[in-house]
Amino acid sequence: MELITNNAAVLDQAALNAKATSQLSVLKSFTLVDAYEIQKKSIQHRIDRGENIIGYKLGFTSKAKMEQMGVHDIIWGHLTDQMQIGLKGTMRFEKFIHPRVEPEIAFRLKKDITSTIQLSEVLEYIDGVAGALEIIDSRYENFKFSLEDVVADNCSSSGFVLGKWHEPSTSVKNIAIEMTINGSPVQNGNSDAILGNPYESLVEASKMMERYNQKIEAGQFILAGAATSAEYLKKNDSILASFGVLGDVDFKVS
Ligand code: OOG
Ligand code: MG
Repeated sequence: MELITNNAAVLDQAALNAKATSQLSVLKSFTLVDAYEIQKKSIQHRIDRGENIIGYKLGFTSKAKMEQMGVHDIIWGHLTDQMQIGLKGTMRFEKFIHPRVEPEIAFRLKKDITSTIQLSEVLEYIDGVAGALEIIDSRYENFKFSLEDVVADNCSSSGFVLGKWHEPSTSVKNIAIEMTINGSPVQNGNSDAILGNPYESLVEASKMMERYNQKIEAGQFILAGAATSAEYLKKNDSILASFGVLGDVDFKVS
């Protein structure tokens, strides 16, 4: 379908050239199913350039995020190896449009997730937990979008930093999270802001995989969605988030 191919190319080019585009659904409306097809096609452009899918992300799993962006449905997107910024690494501001950062919890899988799992089963599926930071960079002007637009745009995902992996027995419930930029606190929250219990994000991810006929494979990871609102980044910023028992996650912008 032409709308899917064209919109996927527009979003891929916007990301590649770090140049915002107008909201696509305003030009011609499309359904949520179309939006996931657009996302898939735009990710295929990345795969064709040699990138590899190494994880998935959920979005809008906390009230803070739903309210900040005005979208209230859980969404999911793809994460590639090229999006990763090493722990204590540096991201180049020029490669982004209007990047923001937000604190997340990551789960690494030891077993494929292909269909719905129950909350009581999640520990059977993970072999690591970590604190993480996601860099979101909507390809739309003014960081404004509808549900369909943001899904088509791979849920704004453009980068991530993973903290050190911890044993899966390390509880990620009720972890106080503080994010600082250049030493000043900018966001405070708690991991339980994610769906009331961050482990629920694996249940939600599993439902999405079943619905969209996808799978998250052993060795890949899931970002559970931000626990707090996101903060804009500037050149030369130093970002540090502390995640209690999960330790710190930090990186710089140049
Ligand atoms: C969309 C992505 C939402 C989260 O963690 O809730 C998200 C956005 O805010 O631009 O990544
Ligand atoms: Mg996020």
